[in-house]
Amino acid sequence: MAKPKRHPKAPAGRPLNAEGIAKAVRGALASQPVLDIHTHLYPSSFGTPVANRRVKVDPAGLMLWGIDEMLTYHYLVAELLRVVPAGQPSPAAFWKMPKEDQADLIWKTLFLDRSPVSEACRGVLTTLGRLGLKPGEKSLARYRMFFASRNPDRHLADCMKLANVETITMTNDPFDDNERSRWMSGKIRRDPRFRAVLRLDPMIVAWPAAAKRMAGWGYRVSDRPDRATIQEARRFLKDWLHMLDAVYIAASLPPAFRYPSRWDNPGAAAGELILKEAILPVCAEEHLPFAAMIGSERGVNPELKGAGDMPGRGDIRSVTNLCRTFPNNRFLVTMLSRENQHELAVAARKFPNLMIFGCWWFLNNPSLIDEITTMRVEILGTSFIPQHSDARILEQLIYKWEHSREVIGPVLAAKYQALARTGWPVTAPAIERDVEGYLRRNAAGFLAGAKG
Ligand code: HDL
Ligand code: ZN
Repeated sequence: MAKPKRHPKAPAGRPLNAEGIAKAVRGALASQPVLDIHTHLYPSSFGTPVANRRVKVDPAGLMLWGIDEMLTYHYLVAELLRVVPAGQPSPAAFWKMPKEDQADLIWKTLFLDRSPVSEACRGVLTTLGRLGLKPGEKSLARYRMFFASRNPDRHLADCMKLANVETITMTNDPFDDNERSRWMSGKIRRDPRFRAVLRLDPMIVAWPAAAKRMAGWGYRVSDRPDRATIQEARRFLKDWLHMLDAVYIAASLPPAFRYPSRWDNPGAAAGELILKEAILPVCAEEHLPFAAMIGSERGVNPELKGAGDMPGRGDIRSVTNLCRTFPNNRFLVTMLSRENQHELAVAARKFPNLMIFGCWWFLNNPSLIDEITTMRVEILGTSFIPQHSDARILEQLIYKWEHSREVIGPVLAAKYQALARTGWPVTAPAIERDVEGYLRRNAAGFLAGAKG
């Protein structure tokens, strides 16, 4: 009998038993370099405010790293301000404290005075351990000495290696004066490991204010998006897309975001027009995805500043309306509310131009990564992007990816073991092929315009 023709995609390899599957999944996840599709990280050419012996301190620098930045990450600030005795310090007093004093207070309050069991606290300890530091120090002195001795570029390479991340997408906001001035200076040295992303929240959620700023930069726009304003908004988008060489356009949108916008929200009508007539047409012309990050209620407690936002349930109909109305656009979507996840996964079954990604922000916790990833494999198979780090401080890459691999591994192993029980031969090369898709190819392919 002629040898059966091997399916081009069915890789060779002997069928694995349950234990072999778990081992192959762990190995594939550990060895597959990641394309991290959403972060707030920067290379050293954006300056660093972190004092060390190797580079000049840039107080407004955007490359954040080291123990003091890790401990004053806004997730930990919120956890601190819950447990300090009233007013000791008040949020306002806390923000006035020097960063090192803030970090000392957080270390004492959240790590020494009580067990650091929260995900954000545990993340700091995972990171310290992976950097070869003993996590149980009573003071930060030793940690500070370690980071002070590090060269930022060498440290960046080490953190990416420890996290096995090969590509980092940034969040680049032209409406942030500090970031805009750095790009306009022409002094940004491009780093091939970093991809730029044009982030445009104000253009959709606060068009009149955005228009005022853009007019100040020489774009002839008015707060009523008429024909001329739309043209100038497109010019602004193309100027920035080309300067950044951006791989997608992104916006974080509130739970109340609707497409088409609701009649009872007149301010939203302008943002809808900008999205429909400027942003999405430019994305289509430039063959770039639009990333809608939906469900963040900003400033629920303004006293907490960056720590004061929270999730709210978004509208899936608006996501499907966008995917159906703009079939030539590609949409990367992540939603912040746990309650949106099932409908979002089913929506992705309806629209090949919709790629869902990550367990975003308050969903980036083991229990929810487990629940959401299990559901997504059941509904979408291999055609989604399970995770992004959303890292703001360089070293967070290490723990956010380690903790995610720890959860995604058993989820995938259980699914492959269930598959094997049907008699389907599950092999190591097949697992490696799929994991390469989850951690790199689905994102890279969608950014380039191919199907996952
Ligand atoms: O809007 C966003 O991109 C969010 O990820 C916010 O930056 C949020 O504050 C955050 O840091 N999430 O981890
Ligand atoms: Zn983010």
